[in-house]
Amino acid sequence: MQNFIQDIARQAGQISLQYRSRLAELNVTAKPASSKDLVTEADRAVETYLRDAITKRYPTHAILGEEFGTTPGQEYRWIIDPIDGTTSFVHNQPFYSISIALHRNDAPYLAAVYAPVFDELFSAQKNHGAQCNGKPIRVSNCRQLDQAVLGTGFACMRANLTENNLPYFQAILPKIRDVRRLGSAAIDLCYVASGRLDAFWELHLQTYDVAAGTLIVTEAGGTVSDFHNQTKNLPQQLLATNTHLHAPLSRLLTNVTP
Ligand code: 2AM
Ligand code: CA
Repeated sequence: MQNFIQDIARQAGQISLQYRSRLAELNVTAKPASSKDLVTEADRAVETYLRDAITKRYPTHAILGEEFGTTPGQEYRWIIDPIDGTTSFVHNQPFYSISIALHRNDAPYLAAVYAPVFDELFSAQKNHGAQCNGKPIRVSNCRQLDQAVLGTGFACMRANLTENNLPYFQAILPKIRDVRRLGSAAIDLCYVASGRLDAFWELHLQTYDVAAGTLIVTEAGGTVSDFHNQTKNLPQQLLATNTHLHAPLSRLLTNVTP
C-alpha cells in the first residue's frame, strides 16, 4: 500500500502537469457556493484517475474526494484532494499539490502529498516517520516566536464566511519573523513537517485539505490541534507547529476575538 499510494500520487501529478502545459485552453468554472472557489478539468481528471486506480486495486475501500464526494466502503477510507491549491494552479504558480490520505478504521494510516512542479513527494506511515522523496524529514527546532516563519491561508474568505482570518493574522504577524501564504494547505503542512515553516494556522479547511498533511506533520515530530490545543474544532480551526511553538501560538490564537 505504501508503494501504491506514492505511485498514484506521482502519476496524478503527471496528469496535472499535462493540463498545466495548456493552461490557457483550460475550462475554469466557479463552484455554486462561491464565485471565488474554482474548479478545472484538471481537478476532475486527476480525481477520476485516482478513484479508478484505487477502485481497481481495492474495490471494497471507501473514497472521499473533493470533487466527486463519497463512495462507501469498509475498514479503509481514501481521502483525496486532486489539486490542493486550485487558485495557484489556475494562475500558473507552483504551489499546488495532490493530497492523498488513507485511514484504517477511521484512524490515519498512510499519507502522500505530491508537489509536481517541484517534484517533491512527502509521505508518512503511522508510527514509521515522514519522508520527502524517500529521505526522513523533521520539524524545525525554532523555540522563539520572533525567529519563526509561519504559513497561513484564507479559505474562509473564498467561501464568503463571516468569520475570517484577519484578526488572527493581525494578532500573530507582529510577534513573528514573517509569514508565507503559499495557497495549498497540504503543502503548508508538509513545509511544517520538513522545517521550512515553523508553524501553520488556518480556518475553515476541509478534511480533504488536511488529512494527508496532518499525519505527515505528526510523524515528523510536529503537533496538530485546533486553536485551543484540542481536537474537537478540527479542521474548522487548524494549528500545526514544530511542537515547541504550540503552546505560545495556541495562547495567541485563543486570545483573539474573531
Ligand atoms: P483548494 O485549492 O483545494 O480549494 C488555501 O487557503 C487552502 O484553502 C487550500 O488548501 C484550498 O484548497 C483551501 N480552500 C480554499 N477555499 C476553500 C473552500 N471553500 N473549501 C475548502 N477548502 C478551501
Ligand atoms: Ca483543497
